Amino acid sequence: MARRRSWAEPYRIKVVEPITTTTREFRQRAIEEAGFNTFLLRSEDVYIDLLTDSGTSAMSDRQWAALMVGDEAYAGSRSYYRLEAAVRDVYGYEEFVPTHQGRGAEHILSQILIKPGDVIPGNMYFTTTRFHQEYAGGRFVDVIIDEAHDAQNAHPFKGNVDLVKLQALIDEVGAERIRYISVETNVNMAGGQPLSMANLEATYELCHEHGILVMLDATRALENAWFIQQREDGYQDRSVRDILREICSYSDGATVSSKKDNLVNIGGFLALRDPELARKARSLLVSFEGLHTYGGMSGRDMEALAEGIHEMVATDDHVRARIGQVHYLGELLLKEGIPVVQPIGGHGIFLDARAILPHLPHSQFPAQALAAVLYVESGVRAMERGVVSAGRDPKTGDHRYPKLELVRLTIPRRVYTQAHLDVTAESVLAVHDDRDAVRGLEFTYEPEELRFFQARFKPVG
Ligand code: P70
Repeated sequence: MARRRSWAEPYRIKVVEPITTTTREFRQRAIEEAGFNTFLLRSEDVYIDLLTDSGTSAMSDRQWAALMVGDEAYAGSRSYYRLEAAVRDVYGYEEFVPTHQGRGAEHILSQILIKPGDVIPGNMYFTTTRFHQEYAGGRFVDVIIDEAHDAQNAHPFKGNVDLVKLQALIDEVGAERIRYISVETNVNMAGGQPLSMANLEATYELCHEHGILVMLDATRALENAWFIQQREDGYQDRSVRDILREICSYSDGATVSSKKDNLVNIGGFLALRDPELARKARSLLVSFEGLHTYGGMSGRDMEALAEGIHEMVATDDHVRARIGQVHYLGELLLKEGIPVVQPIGGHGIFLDARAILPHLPHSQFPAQALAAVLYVESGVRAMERGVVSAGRDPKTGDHRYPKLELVRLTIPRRVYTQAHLDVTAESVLAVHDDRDAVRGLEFTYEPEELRFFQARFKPVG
């Protein structure tokens, strides 16, 4: 296919949904009522919603049409078989286990593979993934390369596994305590950063020498495939479809939250190669998710998901435009000298809150405070990805202070226009101009688990 210098969205708009503008006074009250936590805002009080790219994509006309032909049978739904075939075709895994969303798949995987005392290495933690690993009695150990923890480091594959750290961990605890490594594609908490095919292949080889399985978090594997095509030698002329298949070939299975790459509002799955592991997963599935031919999704959900999986790889134009939009916003901010995670990642722009608010101690939650003032400024909703998200160490009870203290402006797929991104950039600049006035926060309510979702705060002092 001929390479274009510029791109535009490979679709036109057929349905629109109104959004509301509000006053600053209104938003100030709304954020106070929400305990300075953007998760607790009402969506109708938000102007441009960049909380997440999860479940917020716009479905295509074909996906909406697919809803109508979903088969709602409790057992043996036609839509289930169509979805199983889509996963086999596009990802290449033989065994398919549907779940209500990604964390459902993480729960089942953790329960079938982890014994108390086990260690699970991974290329940076993800909140729900680590929760399920710890809940099953395991301990997560970060083996991502050091560059990933440095917001300004320009390494093209900041999601890479550090093989020296992995080998040291195997030597320290013994391979028998490590049933699998959890390898995330386009690492979310690092800023949507890819790993290279060469690194994944080397990880797979090292693990297999030691009898350790490689389980992907393939939630954003399509976006990772795009970066491999753009940045890794030998992949320039390969389609993202083909590259995605190759990524999966270096793994024994995957968990997927279909709310991202797969272009649906709800759904997910666990995919495996080993039929015996799949049998164990299906046996647990009936207690936690649903029968093995729906796993928490309705027939219409599965039908739209099957369509989404085919659509995301039908041409490279979809992912080119999707990541192109993210990069458009990133370039606007970089041009104005706003500190953001670099290189710009696949699903959002990550503001470096500690660099923007150096006057706030880490213990006063700079990213949480920055997300709150951004909402008050313009009605743009972002998400904290820093110490609040990292939670407390289960052993010591202390906050886990991550090196990256970020505010994520996450771009839903096929939802906003370039003008929305211009407004977002203007809002970030306005907050940046007034950054000295931003005050720190302290907890008024701190939930025991995954605290960032429901925590409440007040300004310090
Ligand atoms: C986000 C969402 C979900 C997610 C993910 C990766 C790499 C698994 C999942 C879980 C939603 C979210 C979740 C926890 C905290 C904040 C936001 N990420 N792996 O916004 O999938 O949500 O379907 O259970 O990114 O990044 P699911």
